[in-house]
Amino acid sequence: MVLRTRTPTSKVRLQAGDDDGVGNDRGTSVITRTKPKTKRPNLYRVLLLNDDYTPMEFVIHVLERFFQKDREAATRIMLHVHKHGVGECGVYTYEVAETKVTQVMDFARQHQHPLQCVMEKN
Ligand code: TYC
Repeated sequence: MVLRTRTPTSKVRLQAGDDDGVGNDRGTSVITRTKPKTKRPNLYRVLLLNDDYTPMEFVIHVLERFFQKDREAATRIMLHVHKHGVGECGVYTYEVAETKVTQVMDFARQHQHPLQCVMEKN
């Protein structure tokens, strides 16, 4: 496996190779990590889009139900979308964001509202 280094998070150290049994190093070497490798996940914004038909109360309910917003935060986000055309519901890893979008779109369709929810890479 190729070990890529990106200082300062993943310094590497060379280790001596194996002995052949009569005192000769066989010339191999092993690269070992000196720091645990942690990768930050890509994050995605989940956005609501404005439309002329979805009731404000429905949008507030969506924000409470799927994005764990309290009534005040949900109302603020809904009014932001209403005024500016688009607004952020939350930031999540790919699979969580995808699930939120699907849940909102399914819920809106069930209630015959044209509400649109999308995700974008952060
Ligand atoms: N514009 C809608 C109305 O006036 C309310 C609304 C807000 C719709 C946010 C969608 O994402 C939305 N009833």
